[in-house]
Amino acid sequence: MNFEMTKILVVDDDPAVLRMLARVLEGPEQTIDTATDGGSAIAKLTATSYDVIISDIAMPGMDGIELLGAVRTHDLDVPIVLVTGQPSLETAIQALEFGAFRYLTKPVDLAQLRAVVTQAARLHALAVLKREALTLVGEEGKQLGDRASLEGRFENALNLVWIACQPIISWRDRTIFGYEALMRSSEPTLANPLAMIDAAERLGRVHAMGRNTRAATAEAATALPDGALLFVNLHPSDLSDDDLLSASSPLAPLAKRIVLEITERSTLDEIKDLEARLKTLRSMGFRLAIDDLGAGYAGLTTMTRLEPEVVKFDMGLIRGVDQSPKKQRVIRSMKKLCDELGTIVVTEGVETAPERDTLVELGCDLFQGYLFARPARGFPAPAW
Ligand code: G
Ligand code: MN
Repeated sequence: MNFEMTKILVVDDDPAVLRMLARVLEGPEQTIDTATDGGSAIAKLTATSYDVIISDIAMPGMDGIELLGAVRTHDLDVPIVLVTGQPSLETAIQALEFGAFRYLTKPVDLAQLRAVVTQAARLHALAVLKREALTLVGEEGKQLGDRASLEGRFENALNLVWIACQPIISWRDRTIFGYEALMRSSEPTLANPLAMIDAAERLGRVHAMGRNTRAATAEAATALPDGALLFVNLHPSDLSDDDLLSASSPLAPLAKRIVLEITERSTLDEIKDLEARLKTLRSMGFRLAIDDLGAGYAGLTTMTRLEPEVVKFDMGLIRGVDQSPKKQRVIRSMKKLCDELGTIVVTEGVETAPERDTLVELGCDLFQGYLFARPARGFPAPAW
């Protein structure tokens, strides 16, 4: 590999351990710095930037978990490997929550440590390059690694959230079946919704973003055309937010007209009492949809756990469907199975008339995509 020197900071209150790790990790491409406590580690970190940090957990004064938290307040990227002599579930969970790269137990397997450090350094180099790439594409990447700046811009983005809507139509009936509400923000550096979601995840503000978006959606919904449903995207972790299930939440009065979309790209494993929560949502009147079906790596676990009223086929399946007998076969079979299950199918991302006509031949009728209308403020009328 042709990377520059990898700078590693090793933190441990035991000087013998530090000497040993320094000896093991030092090499032609790696330089090692050491610190015997959290405070002096922080001092080194503000003076130099490191590619990897390895820290003991149990140390007098600031422990490894606190150090991890402190590092994350000003560098969101540097990979941190935590090492502990007393593994416990609680510290392991805390470590991962604050974004530790790995959690290793003592005595450390030195070959494993070397491998972990190499992998961490590569990922860090990639993260740095990714930011550089972003600055080439636009200005928005410049300060993404700086937490204070990200926090400020995220708060601003929350205040500037607005809702774009895109129609979902019945082609056979030439009617509007519903609209998908899409979160947008006028904060220039977080105008891309994926950047906004990424920021919320990094800052632990996903619930705040969801609440804000649902409030803005309820406000927009006052102009929802009669008879149309409103499709609202959820981040999987919104399912754990009691606000969503509360009778006083902004969407609750509209629940009967709302379909909550949950993407198949995510896992629902971390959500406690998922089944009970889904039951509550349904008793409030909400319906559920699986978004991006066909894009997830996992099997159909999301489908079986959610038993959705609606599924939305991923636009990757739709793109060029008129040219692909394979896609046609898959869509035909999926549509047939959904019909048998009594699940409504929406196909997303229809961009061309040949795609639309092929989907009609395959038995599909509910379409969303640029061919009919782009997402826009208000409730844009589709072009037939
Ligand atoms: O993951 P989800 O299905 O919620 O994504 C919806 C996104 O897809 C929106 O941001 C919307 O702008 C985009 N989108 C909607 N219709 C089309 C389309 O026809 N083509 C493409 N490429 N994107 C679309
Ligand atoms: Mn969606």
